[in-house]
Amino acid sequence: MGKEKNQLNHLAIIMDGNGRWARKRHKPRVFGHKEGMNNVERITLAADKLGIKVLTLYAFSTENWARPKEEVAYLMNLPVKFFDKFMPTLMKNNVKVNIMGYLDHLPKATYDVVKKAMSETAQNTGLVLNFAFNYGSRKEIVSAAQEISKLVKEGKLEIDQITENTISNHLMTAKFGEYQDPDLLIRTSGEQRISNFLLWQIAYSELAFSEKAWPDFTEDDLNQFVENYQTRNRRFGKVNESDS
Ligand code: V0D
Repeated sequence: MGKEKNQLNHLAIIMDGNGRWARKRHKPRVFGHKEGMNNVERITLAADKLGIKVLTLYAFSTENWARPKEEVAYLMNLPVKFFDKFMPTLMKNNVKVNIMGYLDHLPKATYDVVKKAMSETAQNTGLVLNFAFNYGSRKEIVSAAQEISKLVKEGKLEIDQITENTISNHLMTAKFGEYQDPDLLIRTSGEQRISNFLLWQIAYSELAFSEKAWPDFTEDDLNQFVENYQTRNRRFGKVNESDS
């Protein structure tokens, strides 16, 4: 059987190691966050070049609220900084912005800027840049369970009609259709854990880990991970053709 390259449609990245990167340089943690933010632009453009359809970036989890107040304030202002700086480039490259997460209790300036970015880029048809922002996967699954229960209670759905697709369709990734599950998940900075990110959606994703901190993770690094992914043997739980 010929080996076909795996198509990489949805790439997810946990952008870890920004604070440590700064500390190593005797700088405040927020210096790392800023450099990490600049790297979001570089990697977005690199992903676009590779023909990736959806790039999901894990920027802030629901647990990160426990950090020092000044750091949380700085983080909450990063979307404002990000769009100030990069919106023209995003528009020029036909990038569509999506924010996936619990947006209700964000500071107003943050809420306004992310809503504005989504509406300004809503007609773009290129790469989808999807920020997981104030996102938690277990919470997302709980919300799905609540929505589905409501449908059952209202008599709009029978219990035995609930399938894997029912769950998938009530997650925040549902809008990406055939691309809703990541093909590849990369975590930077050496930690090898998922940290409550896309638990349902990564059931069959390939996982990859980089030792580099996020600010140091380059287009070349990305290209190497993607090349490695393309030669992996994906089975989705089935027996491989060449093994059978
Ligand atoms: C900090 C590395 C862009 C991770 C990247 C508040 C650590 C830089 C955004 C962003 C963060 C989020 C939403 C949006 C537009 C941009 C961002 C956070 C942290 C969490 F609509 N970078 N970035 N958000 N860092």
